[in-house]
Amino acid sequence: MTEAKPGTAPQPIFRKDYRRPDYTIDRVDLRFELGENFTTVHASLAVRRMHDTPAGAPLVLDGENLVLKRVAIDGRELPADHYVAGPTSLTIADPGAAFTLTTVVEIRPQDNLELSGLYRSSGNFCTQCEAEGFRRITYFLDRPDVMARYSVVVEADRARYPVLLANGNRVETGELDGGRHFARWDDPFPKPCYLFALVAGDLRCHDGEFVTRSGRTVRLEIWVEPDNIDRCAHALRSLQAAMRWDEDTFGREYDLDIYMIVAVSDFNMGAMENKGLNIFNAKYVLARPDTATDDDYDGIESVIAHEYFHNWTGNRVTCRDWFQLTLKEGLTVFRDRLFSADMGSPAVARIGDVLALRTNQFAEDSGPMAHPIRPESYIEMNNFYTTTVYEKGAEVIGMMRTLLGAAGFRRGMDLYFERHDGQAVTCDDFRAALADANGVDLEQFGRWYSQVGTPVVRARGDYDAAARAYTLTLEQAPPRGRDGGELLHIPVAVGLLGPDGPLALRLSEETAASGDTRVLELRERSRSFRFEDVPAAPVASLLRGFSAPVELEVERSDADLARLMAADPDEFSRWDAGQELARRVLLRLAGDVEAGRELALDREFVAACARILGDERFDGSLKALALTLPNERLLGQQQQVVAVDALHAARQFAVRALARALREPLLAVYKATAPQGPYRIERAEVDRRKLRNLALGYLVALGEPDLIRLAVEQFELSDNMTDSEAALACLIDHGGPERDSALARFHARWHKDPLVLDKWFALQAVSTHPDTLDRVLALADHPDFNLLNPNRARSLLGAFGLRNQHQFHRQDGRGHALVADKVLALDPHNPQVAARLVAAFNPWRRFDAARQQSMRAQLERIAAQPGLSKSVREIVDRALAPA
Ligand code: B3K
Ligand code: ZN
Repeated sequence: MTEAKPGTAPQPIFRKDYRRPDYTIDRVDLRFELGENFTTVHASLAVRRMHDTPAGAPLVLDGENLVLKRVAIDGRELPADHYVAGPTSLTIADPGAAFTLTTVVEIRPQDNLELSGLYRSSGNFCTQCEAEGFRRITYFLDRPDVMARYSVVVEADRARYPVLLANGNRVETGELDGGRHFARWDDPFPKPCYLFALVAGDLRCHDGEFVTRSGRTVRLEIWVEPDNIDRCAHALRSLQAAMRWDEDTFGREYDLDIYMIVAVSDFNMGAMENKGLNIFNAKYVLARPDTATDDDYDGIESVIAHEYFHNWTGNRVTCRDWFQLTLKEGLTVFRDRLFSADMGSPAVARIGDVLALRTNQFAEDSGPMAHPIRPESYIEMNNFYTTTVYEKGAEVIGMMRTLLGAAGFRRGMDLYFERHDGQAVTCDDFRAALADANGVDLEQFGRWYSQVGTPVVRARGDYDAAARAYTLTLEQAPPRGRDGGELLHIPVAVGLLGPDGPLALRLSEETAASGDTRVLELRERSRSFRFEDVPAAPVASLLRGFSAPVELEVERSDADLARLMAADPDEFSRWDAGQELARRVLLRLAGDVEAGRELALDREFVAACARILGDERFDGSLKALALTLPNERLLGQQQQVVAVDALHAARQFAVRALARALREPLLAVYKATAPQGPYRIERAEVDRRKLRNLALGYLVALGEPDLIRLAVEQFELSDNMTDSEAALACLIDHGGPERDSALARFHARWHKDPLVLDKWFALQAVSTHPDTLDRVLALADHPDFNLLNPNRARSLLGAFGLRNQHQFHRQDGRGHALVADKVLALDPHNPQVAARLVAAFNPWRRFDAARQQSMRAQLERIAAQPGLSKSVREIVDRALAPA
């Protein structure tokens, strides 16, 4: 591994080193003179020395890529020997106890390809400050525990930038000389600087309103580029639904008179919750039936809600330091999940979340980037906006709600807001509020915040026929490959199935119960629970609703799983049992592939799938989820060494064998679910489309001309993107002339529409077709490919490197080389996105020697790159560090 030169290696920051700041800032007055070549930022900061800071302590402000033009204290220019302006800071010796610091800096938003700080997208100005982008705008104490009131003046050319926005309320507008104009915005709520936002551009507004439960009318504005004005209705409806839901569910009312959302085309992540002025990746705002899929509609609803919910969990109560990120993110993901479950089907929502958790978070937690939901150290904070902090963080909140019950959780949330409104606090403060409001002890539970890896829960059941008693023994063990660790407090939701269905549960002790589910609390290494009055040997339904983010180890026969699949009243558990069965079947097939044995699909499994297809209790979405075989990445996690080619061959075989066995029922389903009218985004219709497209996928896999025709027709005739995209995906996997002509038509129709064109790239990148790598290579040189646009880079390279296990990990190493080349090309411009992409190499130790060698060589090549960003450096150094 290449070592960075001593002294130049970026240093980690540790949670244990947290110190409150020496100074704080109470008021901020900013004036932006936006220009074509550069922008001038005037800042006046009301600074105050903290009472226990020794007099004479220097004031050290953060600043990056700023050209300092002026610095003054209380209106007097500061002599040059009173301050030092370095590459990342401005240090002022002995500034006094309370004063106004004025700085003037020049910045160059037009050259800002990192998309952090103030930058340009489609000719407009916008900002992204979380985590540490504000320091790229002006000198500041860029840390979340410094909360100030802001007043912001934005000045720009009126013709080019008719719309000028910032946080809070617009209090003044006016004309200036030379065709320029200005707007002044005041935000009455103190906020950390990461929530600052500014937008200037030629935008159109789709507006609406919301009347709060206390009767205030809030103006809602969705700002988009002029061409997109007909794609905002769903975003507005989602916002209104989220506002109502947060009042009804958590008693949280919106606080300003205006709430704005701006959609931009160049954005590093999904969206940003800036106070009163959210800035969004256009992908999570814009939707029209012919351009957005059902999943896009869902994504928009949940991201709009997520950012809105941050107004209370994140903005009104924020994080003391960045180690506490899950305080706002885990909690807000949890809130947006509750919301999505309430808006649609709870089981479908839960299955989607658990699938993503197991595929992505479990993998992260067993690789070189494993970290607790509250990390102990980081080099680049932006690398820690992870699935662990977000999704596992949400699971941890969910477990507390399971333990406290919905009402107890609400009491805890109320106390949290009552205690901490307007403060920057820690994860421990949150847990204390939940514990205190309910008079319970969550000390042991707190270990979830420092524990790394996915814990294992082993279960064993013993039935005593004479005593009619069933004893369930639960045991916790450290994550695979890690030893030691402290005992966790784990809620395990269980039910028992008797021969005639679910059993009423009689436990020898009291536990939280809902219906036929009991929540067992495991705090010990091992504990037994005795169920009385059990008439016959039951099958245990364990971890219902995935009550804890653990790996469950339990001996169950295929027949037990089939019984759970058929009879468990919990929809999630029915799905989960089916996935477990499918996983076994596929892993056995992969073994057969490797051993060169003839392949045959398990008959019982086929029968179970046939039953699901005809099961009236399952809606179309649940059927589609239940009949989708586990993906290759998930299967690989179950193997000692990921058998890339064998897994792929096994899964491809199983898809075709299942399609052959169920050809007639699938065809019948496909015909019976034909659309009866124009596209409607409503639940029954979404279910219908999900099932129909699932059937289409299996049918096309058979490769029969008549069945391919179905996809071609659907592609040509559909009035909506859900059905066209699904048909196109089938045709791409199939290959041949149908693929080429469909791709050409799709491109001709949509090449001017960036979000739709992203789909065109992504579908080709995730294809199972054997020529995928060559096509991805060619697409990387396509005139429409743009590495610098994050959505486009993700649609081709992210999709390929992070989702297409079989093609990315080709034996010949060309997939690895392609992604490494692009990481190196992107890193000098946008290190944040490059760091996401290089994470594709993280699991390298899980593969065979040849593939390990290939990935390691690419990682070393990247590590050796002079001037590598600290974002990418942190990821590759961790990947290469001894395991
Ligand atoms: N808080 C932002 C994420 C910021 C990422 C900074 N690299 C969006 C969200 O989670 O709501
Ligand atoms: Zn968030």
